[in-house]
Amino acid sequence: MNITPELSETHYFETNLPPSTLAEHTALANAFVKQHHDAKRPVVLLTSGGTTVPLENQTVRFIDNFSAGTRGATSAEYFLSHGYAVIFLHRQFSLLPFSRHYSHSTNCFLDFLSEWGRIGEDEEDGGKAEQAATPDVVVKAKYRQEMLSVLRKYQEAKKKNLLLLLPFTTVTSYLFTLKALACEMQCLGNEALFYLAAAVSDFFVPPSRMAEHKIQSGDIPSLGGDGSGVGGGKKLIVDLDPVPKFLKRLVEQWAPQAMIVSFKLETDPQMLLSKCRQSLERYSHHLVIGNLLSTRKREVVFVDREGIEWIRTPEAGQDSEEVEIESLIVPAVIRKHQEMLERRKTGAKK
Ligand code: 9Z3
Repeated sequence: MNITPELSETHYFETNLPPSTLAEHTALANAFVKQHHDAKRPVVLLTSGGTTVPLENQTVRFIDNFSAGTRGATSAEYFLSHGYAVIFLHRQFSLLPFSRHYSHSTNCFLDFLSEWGRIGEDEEDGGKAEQAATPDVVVKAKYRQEMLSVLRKYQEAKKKNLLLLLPFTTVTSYLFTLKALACEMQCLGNEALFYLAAAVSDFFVPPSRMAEHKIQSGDIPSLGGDGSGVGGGKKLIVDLDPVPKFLKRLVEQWAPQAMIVSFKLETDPQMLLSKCRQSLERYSHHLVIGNLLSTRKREVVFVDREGIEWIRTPEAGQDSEEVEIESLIVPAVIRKHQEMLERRKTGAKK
């Protein structure tokens, strides 16, 4: 069958199975959106982490996209601090807002704790040894202030139900969920913001070519000639199809009124700007934020119809704290979202 780009998205959703969690996640999003719509609070759908491409239905092997989820988890905290409610569509087990400060770090979370009354590791607690009637555990003094501040923000978000955590693993489950959530968010109109920081695979194995069970090296057909690899065994050649250009559908059909911000990840500095401009032209959405793998924590470039703007963190001095680049990115995105809302209200074009 010859599939045109227009048909390819429809074909993708017809031939791939939705994730088993879809109905549950859609219902959670529906209630969340309703609550914040009633409260007239803007809602951001923030995607984070890498998508997997399974090679087998009963998956043992998969291809992954690079992303720890730092951009997404950190940005979520800044959106919350600016009054947005956040739907956090994230790769399962990637970094989460708030807990990111203590998980996946070089420290084991137990390194943040000490035994109440133990002398040596944490002198300040050691001095209170006599007061502890029963063995107990406390946060080490040097971490306490920061942890208290993170804890308060986390509890506030929880109390007001401002953060909805929805996990995905595969690129297919990501796309099905993104589509369903976008449709749930349509009632928000311009108040909805999409901030697409997840690293989404451009390629996948279609169901028609997917092995059911773990691929056995003995079952790989011999290619003849150069069919064996360096190690002497047979080569596994993976044949991937392009993932349909979902951004086009998102902009035109799933979320036509929302503000849509996508990220572009490149490794070659020469290509970054042209790729960002190409994406903006191709999908006609609002903003592309470009970043290079090697410098993504220090600089990004905003590309929109008004031009380009680099955002960089200040050089961290000896005594100064390192600035998280998301603390600069998120307010700049919010400014653009608020300007868009203003323009729509006054009926101005641009
Ligand atoms: C990004 O560029 C993100 O900023 C990073 C964040 C993945 C670099 P970390 O999680 O890294 O902080 O370690 N995301 C890439 C988004 C992407 O894949 N975009 C696709 C595209 O440009 C689809 S919108 O084609």
